[in-house]
Amino acid sequence: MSRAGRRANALHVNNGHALAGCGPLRVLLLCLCGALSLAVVLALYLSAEPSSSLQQHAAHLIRDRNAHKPNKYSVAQIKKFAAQVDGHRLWETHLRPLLNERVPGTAGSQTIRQHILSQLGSLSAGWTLEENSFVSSTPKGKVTFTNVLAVLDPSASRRLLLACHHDSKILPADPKNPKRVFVGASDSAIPCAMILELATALDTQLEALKRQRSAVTLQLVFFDGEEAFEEWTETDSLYGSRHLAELMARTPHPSGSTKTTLLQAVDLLVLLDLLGGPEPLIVNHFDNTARWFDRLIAAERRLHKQGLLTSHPSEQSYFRKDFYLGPVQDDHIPFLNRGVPVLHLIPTPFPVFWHTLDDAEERMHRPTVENLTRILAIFVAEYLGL
Ligand code: 1BN
Ligand code: ZN
Repeated sequence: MSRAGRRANALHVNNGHALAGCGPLRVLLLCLCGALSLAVVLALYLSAEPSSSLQQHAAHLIRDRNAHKPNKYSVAQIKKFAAQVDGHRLWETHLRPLLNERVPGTAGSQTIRQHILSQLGSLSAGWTLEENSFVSSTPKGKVTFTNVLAVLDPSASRRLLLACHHDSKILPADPKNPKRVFVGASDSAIPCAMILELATALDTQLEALKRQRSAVTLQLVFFDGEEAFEEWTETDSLYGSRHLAELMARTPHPSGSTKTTLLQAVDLLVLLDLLGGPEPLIVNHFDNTARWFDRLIAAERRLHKQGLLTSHPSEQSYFRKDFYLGPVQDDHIPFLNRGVPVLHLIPTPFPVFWHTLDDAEERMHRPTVENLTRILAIFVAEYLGL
């Protein structure tokens, strides 16, 4: 007999001996096993009960989110919304103050957060503004991070989230020109400026939406601490989004509810990153939000047809569904992992200037930024029924 065969035989014999030889012990063992299984099943049932009941109570939110229908606008309405987006204001008022170092916990970060808050605070819509601060350990020691949040109607039952990160990566300045520092124009000063311009362009309609006490409202999120302080790892990255997703998942909504949370109230998270360079190719990352990606494609096509996009030679050039290169780490991950539907608007491949000192104003393409903001304005207006 082979050595393996002998070993199998020996095990068989030993097991047989142990059980067949001691009757009462066998009964005792069986009873113990039974009791243990019962205890495990009971523990599983008790620990699963609260979350499964939360899921049952969130069923109406999921049903309403899935049944949500966007407005489909006439040509005249498309023209009106597109005309409300002002590329000059986007660049000169919203973007320029953001083009500085914005490292978490520094004076530079505080200055740009103040800029975001004062721009949104000056609008008629009446945003509820909040700085969500927390301290986290980083490879550089403890750092204070601050997400900036703006909600149009905090009491609305559901929310469309429009998000970007406001921090900039720590990179050494140009040794030949120490004044040349990393400003992360596309990463993500321009996405922040685009969101500020969207809120400004749609101000009148957003004010009306709030007055109507619509079921779906808009929330703007400017995450802090997206960038790694050293190497990108699960713990050194996404500080602000990890904190906010966890906070929203344990915040009752509507306030005082024992049944549903703020995170369950999120219909869709639209995350903007690395936008600003010429000819971005933005692909669809998630099947469950494909119908919303289709609305971006349709908005681009319709604006193009009306001649409302500049330096835009072909009907469909930014939003593409015909290829996919795989998922990308970013601020959507903590939300995605908790079941929030996501649209991740990031170019594929990343721009050549990514994480270099060249990610600066000179390498950005103003017509593209204006075009993308127009497309997003139509998308947001359609989604919210403005
Ligand atoms: C995007 C912009 N990211 C950082 N700045 C996220 C990321 C980090 C994506 C590392 C891929 C690799
Ligand atoms: Zn980056």
